[in-house]
Amino acid sequence: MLPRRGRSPAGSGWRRNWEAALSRRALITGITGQDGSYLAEHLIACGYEVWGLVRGQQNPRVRQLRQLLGDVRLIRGDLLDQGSLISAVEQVQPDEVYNLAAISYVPMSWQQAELTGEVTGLGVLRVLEAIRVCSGISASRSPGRGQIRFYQASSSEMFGMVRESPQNEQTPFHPRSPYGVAKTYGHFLTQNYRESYGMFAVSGILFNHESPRRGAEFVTRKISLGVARIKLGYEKQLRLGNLSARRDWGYAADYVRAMRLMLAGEEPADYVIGTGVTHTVGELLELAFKVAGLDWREHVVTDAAFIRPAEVDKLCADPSLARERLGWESKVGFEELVAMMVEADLALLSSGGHAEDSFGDSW
Ligand code: NAP
Ligand code: G4F
Repeated sequence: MLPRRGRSPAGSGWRRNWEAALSRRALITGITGQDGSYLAEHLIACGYEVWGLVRGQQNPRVRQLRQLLGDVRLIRGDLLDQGSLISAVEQVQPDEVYNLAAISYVPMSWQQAELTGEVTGLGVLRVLEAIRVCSGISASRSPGRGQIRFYQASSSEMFGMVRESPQNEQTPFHPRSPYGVAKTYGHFLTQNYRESYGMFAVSGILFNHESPRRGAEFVTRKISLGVARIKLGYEKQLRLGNLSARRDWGYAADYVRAMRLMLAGEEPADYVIGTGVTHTVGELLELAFKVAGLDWREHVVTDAAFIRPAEVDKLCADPSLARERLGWESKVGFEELVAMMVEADLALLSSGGHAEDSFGDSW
């Protein structure tokens, strides 16, 4: 069981909050991903000491992460390896663990369903077990057991074939991909550890959130990169799948603020995080091409290779609980987000950069 580190004495008002944050230590899994980078920046700005779990021997994104965030400390570990997670928690002694690591690209979850189950599903169990073991929690429920607070990156993909719209914390799940099924397992397990062991364990049910650091395989970044390549004359066409799918797209830097707020609450609870506004892929296309002064109809080709075995047609968040209890709101709207992404990719490619070796703006 971990010996606890000292805390600064309680002050008052904002000073107490700042002092409390100053003494906090966070461990982030998935720190080399889009959300990991924004969350690390946000926590550092709030005065946290931030540690990131990184996997692999020669992970190229580690170098980029170090360039962006020199203040982050890194520790090796893998969601497939229970021992490495126990060692990481033992060594870091975090106050908060944010589990963002996953295989997060939905189409890949049909191609590698078992691996997705192992990482995105069972990986949550391994992180929770590392916290439980290191906190010395061995028996049943006792509220507030253990001092490590846990955040699980749940997903609106769990709603899948939606039973109602918009979706809130009570909406039943009907996942449509092995990814959605694995996330649903992780979500219920987080709830179960909260109920079984009294752990402060919460899930953020986050709707799609994007940025210039988004992976190039996701539709927003695929479009912003495609527009930039066409504008600069490198390509003529952009091949896409279902243009009528509808999503609730927000800005990633806004969404990581909600993660911290969830762990700062008095009571552990799960929250839906999204904008409440939806657009189709077609509308996204039209706007992105317009930002670059182009007409999408002259360049976009639909390609059956990008149609999924089972689609999620429409997702729309009802984030009212997060607004009321956490005071959280998204700040960047759809038009601003799309313009930001297209402009960032135009700048990146114009300066000779590549999508693979850059996550966009400041990476
Ligand atoms: P992302 O960019 O795909 O990042 C995924 C991260 O997981 C990477 O850092 C990757 O590290 C890490 N990872 C993969 N397999 C691992 C393993 N076996 N052990 C340790 N780390 C591993 O994802 P994101 O967009 O930042 O999303 C963060 C989390 O939120 C994910 O869990 C995602 O499913 C969830 N989520 C995302 C959204 C969204 O719209 N972005 C919405 C809802 C939920 P490597 O560099 O080593 O590959
Ligand atoms: O950008 P996407 O690949 O994101 P998707 O599947 O909604 O998943 C993302 O958001 C989830 C939250 O709801 C996360 F949990 C998950 O980890 C990930 O971050 O696709 C969005 C929509 C889909 O309906 C897809 O069919 O765009 C449609 N689409 C049409 N053409 C395409 C394409 N998607 C991709 N990736 N590539 C296409 O060519």
